[in-house]
Amino acid sequence: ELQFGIKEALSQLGIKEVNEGTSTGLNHFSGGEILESYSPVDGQLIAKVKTSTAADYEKVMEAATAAFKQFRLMPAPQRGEIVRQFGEKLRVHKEALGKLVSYEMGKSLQEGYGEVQEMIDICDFAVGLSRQLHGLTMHSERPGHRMYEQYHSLGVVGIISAFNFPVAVWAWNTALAWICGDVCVWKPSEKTPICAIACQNIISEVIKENNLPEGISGLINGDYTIGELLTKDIRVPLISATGSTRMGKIVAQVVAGRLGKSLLELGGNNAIIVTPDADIKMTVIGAVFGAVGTAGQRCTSTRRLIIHESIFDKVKDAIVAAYKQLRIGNPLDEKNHVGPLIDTQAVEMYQQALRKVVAEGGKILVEGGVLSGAGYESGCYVKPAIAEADNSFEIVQHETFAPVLYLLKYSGTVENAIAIQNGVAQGLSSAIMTNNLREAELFLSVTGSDCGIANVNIGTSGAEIGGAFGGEKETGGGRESGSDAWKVYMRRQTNTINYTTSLPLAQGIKFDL
Ligand code: UN1
Repeated sequence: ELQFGIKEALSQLGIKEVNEGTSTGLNHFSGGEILESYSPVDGQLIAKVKTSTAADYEKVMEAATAAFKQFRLMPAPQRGEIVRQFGEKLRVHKEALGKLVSYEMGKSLQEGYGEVQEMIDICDFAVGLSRQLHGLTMHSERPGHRMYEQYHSLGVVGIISAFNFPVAVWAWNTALAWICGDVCVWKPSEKTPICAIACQNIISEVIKENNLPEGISGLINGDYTIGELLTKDIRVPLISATGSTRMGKIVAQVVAGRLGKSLLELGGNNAIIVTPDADIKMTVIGAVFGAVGTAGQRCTSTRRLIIHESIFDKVKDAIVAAYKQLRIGNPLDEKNHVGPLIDTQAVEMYQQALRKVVAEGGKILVEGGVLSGAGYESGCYVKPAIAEADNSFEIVQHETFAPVLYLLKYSGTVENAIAIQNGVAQGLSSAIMTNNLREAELFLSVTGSDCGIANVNIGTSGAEIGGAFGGEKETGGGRESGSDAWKVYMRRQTNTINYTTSLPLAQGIKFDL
């Protein structure tokens, strides 16, 4: 029997014992193997999902391409109205869906609700945007000519998402894609398939209520082999993929091989620089939430603290003391700060990282370890750990998706700290804690942080949806969510119109017949 009100949440979200991979829940045709989803919270079976076969994939894609032909004709503000209704439904289901996210993925209930709030926020953003898909107009160099650009719907958008944000990343993509007139096919992580079914059930209701074609939202379940069908498919002009750098490199090559577009949001190795002018209290809150929130499984999680030698011991002591306050346990119990890792494989990676940092000469400041006994039966609960290390260590250069924080020392000016911060292959999120205007501005300047996100007196994680989200270097270069990220979901067209009776050529070229 499932505890903590999960049974009620599942029934509210239309989750059955065995769920079918579908196009929008209107069509049931999946014939694949059964995928079982176990909660890392208590090891219980949540529900089962039928994975998609190649034949199922074909049906989903046919439904999607047919839906696109119709959906692109709907005026953008009317598509915005569909997304508005989706946001309303998410408000109704925020508690149930947030709880399911917490239970299937393991993040704290607060963060589960926060994730659903991100979905609601991006819907609101997209509704407004649906009246602002602007192109520019330009002055033509030729008399009697008008020149402008417009954005047209692109087609089927393939979305590949990771377990750590099992619902929000899908919504960042779909909310924008839908107002742009695109349709979506989603390949969620096989570690969080029930969250995906729940999302699909919610959007299916909206689609049904508005008599829209079901192919607007497709869902395919399974491992990377089903994802591969999507990345290779020439009917999919854009693949938006979130996950490891390893996965991203494969996706990027496959999609580039057919000259498709890809939007990649891959690994991070995010650091906070702590200068002598930092507010230590703020630094501790930002660093600890950044390092242990979502049990260190955000792509924006704080992995490295780069601390000036003059305040190193002071900051270290404050952080170590804060770690002593952390309560690890059932994430649905709001007095706990840290929930479990996603699975025992992740626990193994965490243990390997700790062994490796010691082997490379690091010093453990807060001991890690796997918890066992009452409340920890799933075997996925670990203690957040801290090690003093060097940026050159192989393990520090690597993104370990677990609560392991490395403290690195710098001396001299902030330029040295910036060099350490930039001295990794990844480029997602970064932060500086300082009250010194010169240091802050230098950090944000062209010679400062090389990341897609650079914050001052804020940690590395917990970005708002209004900004473009993504990073440089091995993070993949894509931008999702706010600002003008919508443009990648549309195709741009430049139009020049001649309203005279002669045909002058550009660049003054003469061509008389
Ligand atoms: C991710 O971990 O893939 O900035 C996304 C954050 C969240 C999104 C993280 N808004 O931490």
